[in-house]
Amino acid sequence: ADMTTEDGIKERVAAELEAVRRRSLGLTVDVLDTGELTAQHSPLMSPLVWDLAHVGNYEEQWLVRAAAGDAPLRPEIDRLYDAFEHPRADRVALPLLPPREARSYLDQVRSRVLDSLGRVRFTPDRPLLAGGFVYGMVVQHEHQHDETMLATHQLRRGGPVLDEPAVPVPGVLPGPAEVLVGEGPFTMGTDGGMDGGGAGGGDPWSYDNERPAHTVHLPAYWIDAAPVANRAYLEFVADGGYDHPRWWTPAGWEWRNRSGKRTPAFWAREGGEWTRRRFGRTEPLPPDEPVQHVCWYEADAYARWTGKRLPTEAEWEKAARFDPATGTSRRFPWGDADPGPDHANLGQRRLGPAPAGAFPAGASPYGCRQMIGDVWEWTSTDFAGYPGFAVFPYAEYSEVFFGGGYKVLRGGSWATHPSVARATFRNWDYPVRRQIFAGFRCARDAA
Ligand code: AVJ
Ligand code: FE
Repeated sequence: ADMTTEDGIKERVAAELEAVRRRSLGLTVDVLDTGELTAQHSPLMSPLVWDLAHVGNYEEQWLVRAAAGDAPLRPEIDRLYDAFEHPRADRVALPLLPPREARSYLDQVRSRVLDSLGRVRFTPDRPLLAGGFVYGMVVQHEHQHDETMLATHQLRRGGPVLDEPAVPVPGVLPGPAEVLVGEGPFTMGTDGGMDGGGAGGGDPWSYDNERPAHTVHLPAYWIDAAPVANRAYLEFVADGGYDHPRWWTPAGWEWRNRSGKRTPAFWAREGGEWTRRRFGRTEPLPPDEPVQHVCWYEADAYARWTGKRLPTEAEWEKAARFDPATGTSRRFPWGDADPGPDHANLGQRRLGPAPAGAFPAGASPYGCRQMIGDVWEWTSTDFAGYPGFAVFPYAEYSEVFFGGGYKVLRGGSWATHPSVARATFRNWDYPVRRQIFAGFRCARDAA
C-alpha cells in the first residue's frame, strides 16, 4: 500500500485489520472449546475470552466512537473490559461475554468500522487521525494481545492445538561474539513523521513512549552480536549459578529464594537430559536457541556470571539502528524497509525462536543479529518517558507505568507481529515476569 496517500493508508488499514482478526480467532474460537476459552490457565493471565472481547471493545472505543464519531454499540460492557478496573487474576469471575457472543460483538464492531472508514478523513489537524494513527494503534493493540494470548497458550495444560509450520531459517553465519560500539552521540526514539525519514527514522504509528527523537551520547561499549543461547545458559546452571549469591542483586537473590526457581520456566530434567515443554509438547532443549522465559533477575545474574552486564536501553537501541557511516538512525537494523522473512523471525511464522546468530541479512550496521524478533531482550533500564515526552493519545497506554518498577524490553519476539516490531518500540514488564517470550544479550564497558 502507498502510505503517502489517504487511500493507500486505508487500504493497508483494512488489510491489517482483517489479518489481525484472523490471527486472534486462530488463537481462540478456531482452536479451543468454551471450557478452555473461559478457564483461568494462570493467575498471571486473563481467560482468553476476556482478551478476545477486550480487543473488540478497544476497537469500538477508538474506531467507532473516537475516530468515526458514531454512537456507542455496547457502552455497558466498557468496564468489564477495562484492564485497570479488574486485575487479570479476577477476570475469570466476571460476567464475561461467552465465546459465541464475544465473536458476534467483534463482528458487529468491525462492520461498523469498515462502514465508516471511507468517510473518516485523516486530516493533519486531528492528530488522532493524521496518517491513520488511531487505526494503526488498534491494529497494534490486537497484535499485542495476540502475543499475550500466546503466552497464555504456553501456560495451558493439555495437548498441542497450535501448529508449528516448518519455516526455513536463513543460515547461521559465523560472526564475532561481541561487537564494539564506539563512543559518540546517536538519535534515540522517533518523531513519528509521515515521511518515514527524518532524524528519528519516522514511523507514523509509533507510540507516545517512543517519542520524541533525541540525542544521546554514550561511551564506547561492547555488546553481544546475538542473544544468549540455551547452551551458554546451561553452563551457568551447571556452574551453580543459581546457588551463588554473588551473581545476584539483593532483590534477585530474594526472588530466587522466594520462588524456588533454579532454571528458566518450562525446563525439566528427564533421564539425564534437559527438556522443555512448549505449547503442549515436550522436547529436548535445543542448545542453539536463544534462552526464553527468564526473568530480569536471571538475565542480570547470568550477565554478572560472565563478567558482563545487561545493556542499557540506549545501548541496545544504538547497537540496533545507528549507522556510524552516515551518522543516522534507521527504522530497523537492516534499514528502513519493512521486515521480510530474511530479516527477522516475527509474527508467529514459527512457534519459537530461530537459532542464535541467524538472519545475517537482518544484522545492524555494527553487526548485531536478531535485534528484531526471536526473543524480547531485557535491558537494565527502568521504564520512563523520554525527555519531552507528551501523552498521546491516552495516559493509560504508557505514562501510568512510568516509575512503576518496570524494566524495558526491546526488539520483539517470534510472537510479535511486524506492525509492533521496530527499533524504537519499547516494551516493559516487572523484573519477576517469565511467561513472556523474553531472553537477553550482554554488554560491557569498553574502557
Ligand atoms: C506494552 C505489552 C506492556 O500488554 O500490557 C495492551 C500492551 N496495552 N493493551 C500490555 C497493551 C494495552 C502492553 N504492553
Ligand atoms: Fe489492551
